[in-house]
Amino acid sequence: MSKSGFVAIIGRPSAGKSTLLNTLCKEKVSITSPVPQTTRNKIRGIVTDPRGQIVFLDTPGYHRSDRKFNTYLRRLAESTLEEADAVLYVADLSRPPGPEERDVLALLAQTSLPRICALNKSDLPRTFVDRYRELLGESLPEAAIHLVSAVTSDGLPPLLDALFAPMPEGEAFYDADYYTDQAPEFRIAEIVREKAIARAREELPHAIYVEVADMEMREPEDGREAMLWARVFLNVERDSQKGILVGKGGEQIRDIRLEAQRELNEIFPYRIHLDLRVKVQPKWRSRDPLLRRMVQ
Ligand SMILES: Nc1nc2c(ncn2[C@@H]2O[C@H](COP(=O)(O)OP(=O)(O)OP(=O)(O)O)[C@@H](O)[C@H]2O)c(=O)[nH]1
Ligand SMILES: [Mg+2]
Repeated sequence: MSKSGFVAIIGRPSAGKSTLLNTLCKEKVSITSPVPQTTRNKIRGIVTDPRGQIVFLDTPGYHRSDRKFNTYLRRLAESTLEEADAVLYVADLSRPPGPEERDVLALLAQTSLPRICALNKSDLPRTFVDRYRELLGESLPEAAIHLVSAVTSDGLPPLLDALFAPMPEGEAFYDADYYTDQAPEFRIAEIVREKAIARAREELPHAIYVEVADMEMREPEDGREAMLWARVFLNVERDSQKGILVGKGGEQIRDIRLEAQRELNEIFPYRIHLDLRVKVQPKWRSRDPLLRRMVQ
């Protein structure tokens, strides 16, 4: 009988949760960036091997703040624990533990799920391994600790062994060749957002949300391959932010489009053509109906 279960990935913003998920799945499942609070959804990434199947649930970085948007992100991370058979706690070894670690550990102390710790970014020259070992020894004494690097894959095979161990026995949830269950529309919006964040500065990454407004398969002309056309809105909060995203003579938005199309063309079995538009949506981060739809 093989194993199959769900593992929630939890940790503070920028700990490398999504990068680790991508490396474990050997595919780009979840977008990443150096800017905190990149992940805004519960994203499934699937690993299937002879032992069975683990469905990982990537979550937004766990971060205490009274801002409405952050509250939505934090609640999503918390509620993901209810769907999991085990928790993978990811910490960033390159930064000393701070109040955010204590918040995550307090959350994990409340669950009775098996907890496995990945101390990530072990490839970096300066790390705080001893500080993390001390902290975890106090707050999660029974949890297994793994030193890993999501970038070099160091330490990942034993981590995966430790994650399979507590999984229940059962049939796989997904076919073996599935690595995620995201709808094409969501993947398009996320990859456009990743490319926009990579080119944006300072506060802008947090001010962007992306929506696919319209999408259709277009008949190929003169024997060319089929094409998926999508109209995508990049929403920002202010005119000045719109100016930055569009760039001089539209150069910036054109580069975002080309980079996103290049990556999407690798993912989908048909050509992708994006029609990107930048819109101003003042104060979208305080609109409950939008946040309810967006953060899930
Ligand atoms: N050197 C090094 N950098 C890493 C490693 N893992 C992730 N990073 C970098 O850390 C940054 C944050 O990575 P993400 O995977 O987006 O982090 P996250 O925890 O998903 O962040 P949020 O979604 O914002 O909570 C990126 O610049 C990654 O390239 C690692 O093992 N080593
Ligand atoms: Mg992430």
